[in-house]
Amino acid sequence: MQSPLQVARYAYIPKLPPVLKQPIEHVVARLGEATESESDQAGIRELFPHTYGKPIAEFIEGSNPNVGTRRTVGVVLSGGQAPGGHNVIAGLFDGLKAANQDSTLLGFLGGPSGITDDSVREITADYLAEFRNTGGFDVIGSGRTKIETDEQFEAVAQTCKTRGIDAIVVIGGDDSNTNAAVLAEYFLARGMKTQVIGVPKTIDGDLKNAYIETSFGFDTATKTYAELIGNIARDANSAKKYWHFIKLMGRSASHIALECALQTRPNICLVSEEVAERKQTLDSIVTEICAVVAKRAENGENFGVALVPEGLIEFIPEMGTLIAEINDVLAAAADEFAGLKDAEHQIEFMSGKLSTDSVRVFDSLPKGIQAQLLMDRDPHGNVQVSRIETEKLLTEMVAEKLEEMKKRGTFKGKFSALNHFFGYEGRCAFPSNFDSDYCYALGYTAFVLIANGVTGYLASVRNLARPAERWTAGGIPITMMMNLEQRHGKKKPVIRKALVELDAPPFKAFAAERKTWAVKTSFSFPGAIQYFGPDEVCNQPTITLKLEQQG
Ligand code: FBP
Repeated sequence: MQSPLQVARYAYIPKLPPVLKQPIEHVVARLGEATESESDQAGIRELFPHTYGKPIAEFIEGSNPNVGTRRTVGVVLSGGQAPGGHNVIAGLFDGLKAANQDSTLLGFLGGPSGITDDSVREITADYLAEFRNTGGFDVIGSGRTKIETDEQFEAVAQTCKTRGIDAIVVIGGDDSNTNAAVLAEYFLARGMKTQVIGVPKTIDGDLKNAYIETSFGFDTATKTYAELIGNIARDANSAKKYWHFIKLMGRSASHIALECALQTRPNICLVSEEVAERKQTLDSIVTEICAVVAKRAENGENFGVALVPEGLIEFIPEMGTLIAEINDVLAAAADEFAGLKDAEHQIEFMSGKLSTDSVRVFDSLPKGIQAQLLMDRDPHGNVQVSRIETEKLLTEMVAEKLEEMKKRGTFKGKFSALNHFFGYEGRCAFPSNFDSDYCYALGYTAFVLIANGVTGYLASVRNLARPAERWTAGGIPITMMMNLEQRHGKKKPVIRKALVELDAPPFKAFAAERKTWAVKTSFSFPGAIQYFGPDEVCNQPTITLKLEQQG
């Protein structure tokens, strides 16, 4: 059954930047100067001899004689869901069909493995109609398979040859778009015509730079979490008896937690990047939280809201070292570890392999957290932070310390904590108007880049803090965003992840207020995302984006 909102959203017509509103044959890519990578220029140039140094493409009015070529384009959704993915595909489809009705869009099913396994479905107008302006990735599904072995690359090439694929659009985050650049280079090196264009996706908001102002999905996900946090804050302020510890997604960077803090003004918001910068220990974080709880208790307020970014655990230096050591042991002794009977034996095995410092840290953790740290890594070798109950760890440690403080007479209040984790709730929400428009524009841009013959580019729509009538569009060579990083003992080219910058306007705006928010209840209640109504309630970008664009 289709919900009333779903039906109403089918009728929504996403806004396009002015340059994309004209007939598609009149949009051309103006190419600028040659570019360089973020850093490690010589190394990246050597790895990408065919695609390195390409110019930035900016769309302008002109005449593109090649636009109407009949094409077969493949599209893949890669990694975690993010609101707006369906609109990227809608924008791509509409651009492709506007150029030539006989062109075909093929969707690879279940993520990148759909390309290697040649698992596809044709995306038709009828099929797509039910997905426009809706959340989710269920139109073709997604997956986290990483294309890295020679066999996988050969399988991709085979699929493209068999199906006569002219271009692949990769909708993904930093790792997937790094993969897109590698694929573009691979095709050119083999004299293949298949172009590769990336689209910046991730609710985490950490795929951004001077040219990619935000990744899609961040807007809707943070607004969804902020609504829930606001509701919880109001509940806390009504009942005045619970401290709510809320873990928020964001595998590495704390952009989500920070944006939600700016929207809701909680009493505490931890920012992993600051914890790393200050080289804080778990104990010092707990001590600081206890100080806030105690201060509020003195004012008779035995309640509050604390936001915890899910990536926190890896940013606490001692925990980061521990996780790195565990990763090494798991990689080196994979079979032996897999053969162990249960979590108890795994914990014992691990304790025997760690350095003295890390054993001390590991042994100090509750059994549940120890077991969670040993769970399977994702295909990129990352610990799955969404499955580690950091919020629970913190509330347990805070409760313990407050008990000690009570005995010493330095805490006289009550501490009753509830834990929450918001992540999956926001990844498939109906995209906000911002994400509906932005994603549609990104998909349309991806097609215009294809029609202009470039490869190894990321679609870029800019000026996003302004209304869509002021947006611009074009493409950025992916190699420009790369640097070399140590991964599994080897230097690898990767798109640099954008972490929260402590000297940038969003963090500074938060830091300027947090002491007040800690002690004086100052909650703000954003309410649910609005799709219909005045501009100031339904067409605003995130506070992060506004502050960054002002700065
Ligand atoms: P992407 O970077 O692939 O967009 O995914 C981000 C994310 O939502 C993280 O916030 C979270 O840690 C992770 O995915 C969860 O992964 P999974 O969906 O595999 O449980």
